[in-house]
Amino acid sequence: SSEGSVEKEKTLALIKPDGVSGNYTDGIKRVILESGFSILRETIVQLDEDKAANFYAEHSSRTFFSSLIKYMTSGPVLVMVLEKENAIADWRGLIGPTDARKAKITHPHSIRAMCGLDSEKNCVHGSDSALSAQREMSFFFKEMSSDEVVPTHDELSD
Ligand code: RTP
Ligand code: MG
Repeated sequence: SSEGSVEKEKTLALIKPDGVSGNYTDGIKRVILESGFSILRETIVQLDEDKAANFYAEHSSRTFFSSLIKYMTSGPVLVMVLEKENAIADWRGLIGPTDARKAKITHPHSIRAMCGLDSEKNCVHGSDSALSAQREMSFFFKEMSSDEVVPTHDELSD
């Protein structure tokens, strides 16, 4: 940031099982690159119940939780780390609202409008905050430890 370049931000993007099995992966990656993101990391994972429940732990008390875990473990997902200026908000904007049926009406060019089905099967995930992004990136990519984005005490006291 002190060298005149634009401060970049990272976020976690995930193509859910319906997106992968529906062959939307290439089209979504094209949209990602055309929208100015770099794809820094990429891996295909088959989530088990424990891992899916941990990933969506914030929703564990919701009525849709067991259905969400069944959905997220129904096939492989493609996990990516995206980077660009304002990546977290811009990726959330690009995917559109949670309910893909609503997305088709209000955000017809969004990714969920293109490949999602309803309020559950919405084909993609995006981190909703800097804290979530850091947690989710280190969840899938162990080498992306939190000290990469959280300033150390020494840096803060300068
Ligand atoms: P995500 O975390 O996957 O990016 O989605 P989001 O922020 O737009 O929505 P969130 O409230 O975090 O919900 C997580 C995922 O749970 C499923 N869901 N099902 N049946 C339902 O009413 C319902 N509501 C949410 C969706 O797959 C949603 O993306
Ligand atoms: Mg969410």
